[in-house]
Amino acid sequence: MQRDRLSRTTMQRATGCELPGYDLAQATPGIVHLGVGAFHRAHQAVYIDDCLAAGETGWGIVGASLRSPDTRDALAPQDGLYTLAVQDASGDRLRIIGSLRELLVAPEDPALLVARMADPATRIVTLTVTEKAYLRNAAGDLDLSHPDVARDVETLSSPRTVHGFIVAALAERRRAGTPPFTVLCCDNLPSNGETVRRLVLQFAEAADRDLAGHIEQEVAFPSTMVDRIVPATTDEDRARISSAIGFEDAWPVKCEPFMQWVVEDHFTLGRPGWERAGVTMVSDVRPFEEMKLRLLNGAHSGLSYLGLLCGRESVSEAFTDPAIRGFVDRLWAEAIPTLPKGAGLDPQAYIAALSDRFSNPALVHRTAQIANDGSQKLPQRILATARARLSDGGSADHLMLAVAAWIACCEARGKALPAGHFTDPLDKELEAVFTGRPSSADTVRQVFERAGFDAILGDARQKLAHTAALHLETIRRNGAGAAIEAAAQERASA
Ligand code: CS2
Repeated sequence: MQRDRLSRTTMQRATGCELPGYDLAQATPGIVHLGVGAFHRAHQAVYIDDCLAAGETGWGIVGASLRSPDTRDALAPQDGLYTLAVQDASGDRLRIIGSLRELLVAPEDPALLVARMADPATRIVTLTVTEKAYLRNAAGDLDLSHPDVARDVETLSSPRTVHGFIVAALAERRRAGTPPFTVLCCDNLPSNGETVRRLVLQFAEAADRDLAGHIEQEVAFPSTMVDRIVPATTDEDRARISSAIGFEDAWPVKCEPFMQWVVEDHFTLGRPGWERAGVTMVSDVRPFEEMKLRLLNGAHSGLSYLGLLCGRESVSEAFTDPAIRGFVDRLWAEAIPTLPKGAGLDPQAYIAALSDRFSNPALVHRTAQIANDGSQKLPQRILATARARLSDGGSADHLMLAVAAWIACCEARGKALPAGHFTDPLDKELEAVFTGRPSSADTVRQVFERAGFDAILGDARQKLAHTAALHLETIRRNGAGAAIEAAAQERASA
């Protein structure tokens, strides 16, 4: 059925949904966001929408994509408006979000994005560009040999990398006498503000030393913990949601009811009154972030790789499989003792809530989606936990089973799993390892080396690689179910 497009003019006639509780004209831009994907649109853009509805002004978002024009192509004809579908067992709760006021595509006009970031109205630059866009090398430093980094370091006139854009815009502000914006990284990285600060400084050191000194002195990079489960939108979602609101929405987003944002309160040019929208402002985000990365994201990755090997397509399907559920419980039991003590965390309440979130039957979150980019995710979700666990004298058997399952899934693509079922920046190198058909021990050794895992595992490297190799061997010979079972028995007899 041909419907009119959702837009500023049609919105008032939309049905079955909540409309922005403010005049869009009051949402003049104050934030530039890099990486305007589904997660941003279901998380930060919603908090800002709530702030605008509570009467704040001047905090609209300019959203930029660093690669593809798809989001802009879908949302620009809709005046930046889109539907948020909050899903639980009772169905979809629909709401039109209005906080995204302009959409840019960086490669089409890098200078325009730099100009928006350099505009005095821009007070915060936020990022969700995914782990791999930070272009870190095995030691966790900026990969200065990456062609895009090398090019941006050489000339900042039309950047390609996230570091290039930030540094080019900060340079422009400095030239113009505009104080720097605050950089707020919202990716799932450990100490994300501190990490991005280090990478940006390494970039600036290489590009312009004097500027590096300015950034070091003047620019704030608070850390944050962001949380909301946001599965990729499907064509079925587009059709169902468009039909419900009575207008064509080319790219709605869907998510779970739960949302959380913990932010370190250090903003040099002010910030929205986020507390009004339920954001927790703190002085140190680390305890929250470690709990989330290790318990939520660690379990997500583990259950996704084992789920894929056991033919489970979604998180809820995998999580309600008793064998996989048992695995997740035991993984949590390994991870919880590694969390910071005395920080007021309540890991038991946290995993109880996670169990409900992972079982949400209405939310189809594909295990293949979470499987993407494992080489970038496992270090902070699993490996850091395993290392900490070992240094406390505990066992990291289930944590390393998650790593073995990742390797087995990568190896299974084009065989038991469809080719290209998920992707990883390390794919070429992984492929080179697998074609030699090495033993399990050799496979783990080579993969760890190429993925830079050895540096993260430090002196626990040999022991943990050995554990992963035993699991990989069981998966190869007898399947993932047998490996889960063997790890469970090992735990029972310990
Ligand atoms: C997931 C996360 O795709 C993934 O790797 O683990 O995106 C997860 O859904 C979010 O971090 C939840 O906040």
